[in-house]
Amino acid sequence: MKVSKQFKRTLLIGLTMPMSLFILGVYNGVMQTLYRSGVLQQPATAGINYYQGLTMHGVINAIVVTTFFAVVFGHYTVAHYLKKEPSKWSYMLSMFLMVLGSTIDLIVMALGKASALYTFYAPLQASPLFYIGTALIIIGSWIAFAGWVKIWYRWKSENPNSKMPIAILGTFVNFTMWFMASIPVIYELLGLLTPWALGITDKVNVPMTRTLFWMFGHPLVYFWILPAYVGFYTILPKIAGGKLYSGNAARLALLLFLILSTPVGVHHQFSEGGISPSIKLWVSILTFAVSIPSFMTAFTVGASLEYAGRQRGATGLFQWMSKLPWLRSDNYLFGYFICGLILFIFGGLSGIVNGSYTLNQIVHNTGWVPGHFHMTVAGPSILFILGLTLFMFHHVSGKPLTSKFTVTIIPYLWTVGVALLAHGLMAGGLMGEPRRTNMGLSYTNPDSPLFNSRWVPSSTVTMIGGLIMGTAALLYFICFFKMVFSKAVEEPTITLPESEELHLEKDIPLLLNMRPWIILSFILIASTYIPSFKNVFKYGKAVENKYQMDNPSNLINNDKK
Ligand code: HAS
Ligand code: CU
Repeated sequence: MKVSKQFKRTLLIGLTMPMSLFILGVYNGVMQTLYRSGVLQQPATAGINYYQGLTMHGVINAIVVTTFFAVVFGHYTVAHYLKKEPSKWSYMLSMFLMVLGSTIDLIVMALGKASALYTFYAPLQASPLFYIGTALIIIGSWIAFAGWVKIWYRWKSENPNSKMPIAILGTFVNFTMWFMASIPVIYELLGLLTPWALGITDKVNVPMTRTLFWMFGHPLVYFWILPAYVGFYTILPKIAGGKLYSGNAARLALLLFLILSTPVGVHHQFSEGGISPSIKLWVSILTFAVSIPSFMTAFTVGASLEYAGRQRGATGLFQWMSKLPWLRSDNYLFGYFICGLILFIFGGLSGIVNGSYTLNQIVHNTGWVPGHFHMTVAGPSILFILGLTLFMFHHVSGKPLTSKFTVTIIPYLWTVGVALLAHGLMAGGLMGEPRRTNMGLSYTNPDSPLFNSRWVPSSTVTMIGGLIMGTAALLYFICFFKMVFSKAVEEPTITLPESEELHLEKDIPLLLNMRPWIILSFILIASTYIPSFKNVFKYGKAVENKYQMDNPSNLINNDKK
């Protein structure tokens, strides 16, 4: 469909701004691996301190890039399937708030006033502007969603007998979950941390802020991956040359995310003393349950790919894999999808290890955890973002995507990098290597009394992986910005490959109505969070402590002196 001038401009800003920041995000990621492996043995490089860089890496890659992308991909998908642009007020206000919020975050992080990592755990204190900037990004994304809901009701009244398309269901499930889960973090950011950082309140309840964060932080990870799931179900079967194996299975998997994503955040707090073991056991069971929609996705998408391979002439049990359109520059998007899926097999399995209350005691706060999440968020999530950013920018701007060969090999190169990086981190993690630590100052520095030679090989493999990822990213930036700075040659359009469903399935009313699922999600959230908050208030209380990253002593003592 055709795109209006204003909508086009908004989409292009929403793609270019996060990709420009992503350069800084990736740079700081590569630097992490150099510090960890002991190649760098200093607290700061080029004026950026280790934790300042780690904060930029996390905030830019995991919050800014992902949220911008989810919003732009949502705009694009909704416009494509409902054949309507969202209202101007919604997309413009949303983009304005998100750009403002990320600019504020970028400035305070660059000034070193917000080195509190993307989890902003109190009593580590950041500038109040950082909390406000992050809240603006989130609130901006809510406004985009409000615009889609409005045109959805209009579409529904014009097409009363049509089913909600799977891509729209996925987008709405994602943003409903996101909206519910981000209310606690907005309260944490604006109601607790901002007044505390401004000095209006002088105490903060640390376990409470952490519980509010993880109530958001776990659904956040599904918010990163659900756009890719939408792509796996609605785009991938088509570009692989096949059909979606089961539409009902896809709908059920998406709706299961709606009910199971938010109640399980406490699995990030298994090591926290204040929350009782019985809640943790229940959360562990629910965490295994939230793996079910991903297992279902593995089977449905796997079956769709097998069908595609057979359509391309494959016989026998496994030949379908080799018949898929690997490394084809006329079908570059396929690589971004399939590489993400392959990484996710290992990312998902390591997540199930984390979700086990007992095994978590071994891996928590070790390199294993970033090993796990680089095979999820730096796997299917980022690869989908990279692929679709090229695709959407090309169509919306009408600018040519040249360098097709490079664009095609990038996901494969990136995947080799992620595999090595994650392997190094996980192997090191199993030997006790800590996460979020400048090991070059200590454990991997032969001159330090803390030197541990066993962590040198694992952190070196991590570094090699990081350098390969950095190279793939560099090639990507060259291709993307070459397109950005070229002249438009085609009419701007919004278009997406649409997969057909293989079977004509019976409609199941429960899979066509989100309401019962929203109610069930509230019940499950209550089942884990009412007892968790009761524990937090019983065993935790607000304290006066505050720390800043550049000063290891408690600032409250300094204030009193
Ligand atoms: Fe996780 C920590 C549990 C999924 C991200 N996770 C993290 C953190 C991040 C993160 C960022 O229970 C660290 C947060 C921090 O800073 O502290 N995670 C899970 C579980 C799953 C899971 C059970 N995580 C994700 C996803 C993420 C993500 C998705 C981002 C996008 N995670 C945890 C736990 C922790 C944790 C604990 C806390 C650890 C700690 O102690 O701090 C599940 O949802 C995973 C289910 C996935 C599967 C895989 C299905 C496979 C598919 C691919 C099929 C392939 C095909 C291709 C079809 C069961 C769909 C075949 C074709 C060929 C040709 C071969
Ligand atoms: Cu989680």
